Amino acid sequence: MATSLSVLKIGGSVITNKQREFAASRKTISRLTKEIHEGASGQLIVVHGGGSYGHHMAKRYELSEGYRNHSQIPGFVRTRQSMMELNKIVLDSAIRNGLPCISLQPSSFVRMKNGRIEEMNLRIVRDLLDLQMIPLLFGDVALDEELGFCILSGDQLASRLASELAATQVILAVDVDGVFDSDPKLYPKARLIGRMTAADAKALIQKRRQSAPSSDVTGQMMGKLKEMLPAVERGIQVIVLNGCVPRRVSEALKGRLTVGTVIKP
Ligand code: IP8
Repeated sequence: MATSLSVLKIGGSVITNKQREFAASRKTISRLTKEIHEGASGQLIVVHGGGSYGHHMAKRYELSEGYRNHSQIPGFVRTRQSMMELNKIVLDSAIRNGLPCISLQPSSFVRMKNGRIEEMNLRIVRDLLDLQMIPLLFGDVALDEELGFCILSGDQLASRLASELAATQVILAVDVDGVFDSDPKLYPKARLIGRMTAADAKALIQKRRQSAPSSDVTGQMMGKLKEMLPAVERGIQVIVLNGCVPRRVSEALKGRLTVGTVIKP
């Protein structure tokens, strides 16, 4: 019987304080790596976002616009460096807590075109999974055939990996309880949506197209939903849950979602 594959994307807003640059939430990272150790069965890929290690600098140097002039290069170099720093913090915690994680720098095996993944060489990821190791990836700055360079978000990466490797589920650990009918950070009466279909997700994205501007270079919840749609349409279950609340990730990995949103085709 084939082993089921889960892709867990941990949001940068869960593992860093986005208000301050380079502020890793080490206690949360440690709790989450313990939860993964406790909850994971089958094959697993972990992807983490940039939070205050990626988005501040990427925004300052306007990296998401692509290459415009040489003054952006220090920003490209330092964003990569700081993402690798955050990744090292996550990796150290994962290994300390018993996870057989191997860190892979996404842009070394992904080719981008106009901000989208054009091609991925997944051989090494597959081989690591076959050896029951956990590939640990992260949102990255990457070279782009058209733009020179671009931001490769952890969400795009998680969704494509799930689709290409025929995962059973993607778990998105974010800093709110799941998908709401309006932005819960702006509207306290926003209602959590427990279950939704791909069609519901599309309708919600449409409705909230004009939502508040984001400080995040790769978008907020609607951006995440949009990235996840191709995976959902391939029959992959997507769960959105609050990674800041203890036990939500471990329970979801065990197949016991308590609070969150399940998206199915
Ligand atoms: O936080 C973006 O990844 P994300 C990574 O998953 C950078 O959107 C470098 C800003």
